Amino acid sequence: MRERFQQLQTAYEAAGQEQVFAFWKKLTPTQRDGLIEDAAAVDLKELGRLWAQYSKGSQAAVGDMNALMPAPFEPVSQNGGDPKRWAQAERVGKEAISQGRVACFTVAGGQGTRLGYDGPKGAFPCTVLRKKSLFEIFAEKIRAARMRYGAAIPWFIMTSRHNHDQTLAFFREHKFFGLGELNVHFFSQGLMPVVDFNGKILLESPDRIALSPDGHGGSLRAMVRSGAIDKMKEMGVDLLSYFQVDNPLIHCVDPAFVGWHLLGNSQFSSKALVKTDPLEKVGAFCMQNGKMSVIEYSDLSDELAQKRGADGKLEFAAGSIAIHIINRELIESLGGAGAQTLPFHFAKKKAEFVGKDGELVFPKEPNAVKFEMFVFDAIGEAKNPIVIETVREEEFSPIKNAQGVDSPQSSLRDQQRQAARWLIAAGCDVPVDKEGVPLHPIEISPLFADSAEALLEKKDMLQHLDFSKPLYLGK
Ligand code: UD2
Repeated sequence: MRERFQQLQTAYEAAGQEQVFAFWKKLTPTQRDGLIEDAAAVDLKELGRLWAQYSKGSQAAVGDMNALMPAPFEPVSQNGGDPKRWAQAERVGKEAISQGRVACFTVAGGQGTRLGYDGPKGAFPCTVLRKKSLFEIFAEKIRAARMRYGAAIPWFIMTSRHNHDQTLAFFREHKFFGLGELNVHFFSQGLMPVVDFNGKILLESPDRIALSPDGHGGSLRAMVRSGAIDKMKEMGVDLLSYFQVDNPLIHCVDPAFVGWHLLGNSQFSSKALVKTDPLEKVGAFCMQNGKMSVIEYSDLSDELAQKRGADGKLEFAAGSIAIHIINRELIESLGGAGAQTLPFHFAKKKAEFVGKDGELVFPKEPNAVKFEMFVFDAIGEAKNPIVIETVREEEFSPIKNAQGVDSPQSSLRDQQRQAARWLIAAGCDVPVDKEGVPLHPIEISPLFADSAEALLEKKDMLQHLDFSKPLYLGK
């Protein structure tokens, strides 16, 4: 250990980061092991490069704002899209899913600080009656798709050091929600050191470096490093259906989306919503010097976000809701050791750290810089990226904040509205309030029906339902 320590100490001194070992003399042998482990995991060269980039101006990864144009997207049929092409896409997608080419992929490594939930966000109970977790809802959707398409549809889940063990324990406790242990694959994402405004690595305790997840874009290199990508190859999977952990309305396996991706010969496809509010907190699909990109809401200038065309419509209307189809080969090329990787973004955040006296400091203002990669930056490197529109009320109602917009309450109302719409479309007389929310709670398990069409097929079973009390429709 002594030799390893000396090597690391020399490297850290050379990089101007010797403060990392400030408490070395006071540490127990076990604590020393921990610090060595953290220190060895940091790529000091990468950090030096990033710090130099940050020091030059934090917008480096965004590029020239003046060169931004709105990106084109394929509207849904009800907004002028061609119903024949949507139907064709659906046929093509169904075939690919049935052939076992599609796996699901959830990024669940975030820390979920805004929600204030103590546990992995996927374990958060999100349904009205059975209080099913987000993970359980996704699992049921995947099981429904499996039955429909007769394919295995493996599920890959990216965790991070902060929630990996808890996530695994949650799946074990719930017997993998009926998917079978061998069909759910977990891997942990990479970590980046947190630095202060002078570029110095912070300690979260005298024996541990402050490390934070490297962003959902870190999933590409984590898939390669963990061997997940090789597993996909062995299984014959070449398309990943990517979604975030926070959205219970997601269509985990969407044949039309897969079909558009294949018909467009695309390597990276995305779903968009037409923004209702110019300042809605979703990225904007843009074109920049002939390449497609997503500019995060916090990076897009207010002027561009508010800009309207002659017809009064927002110019940068297509909002990214972080739903993608990604080709395995693109991940292999961007997540490998090659020269092409995703850029890092810089975020000023509050981070607890150990002060010079060894005591923990809780800053009230941002005091640190975190480094994150964003998966949508792969769009610029992909062949033929395409964007299709989706219907907001059918596919997007994330749980992000403890209250208000994008909260458990707003999502529950949207889930309820969806259930009522589907039942009314199937001929049921569901009493609803003026916002379309049923007067008595209704929960439809994805195993009973995962779309309005699937529910319509069960029309006969719906005739004698009693909507004057809470109603659960399950398998
Ligand atoms: C994301 C998008 C935003 C919009 C919105 C839709 C970014 C930067 N912004 O905003 O444009 O599409 O979602 O809901 O993506 N995660 C990890 N590891 C990490 C960080 C995050 O796995 O290191 C996961 C996290 O668990 C979650 C997802 O990525 O599933 C989104 O993370 P977020 O909540 O930080 O993104 P948000 O809501 O600011």
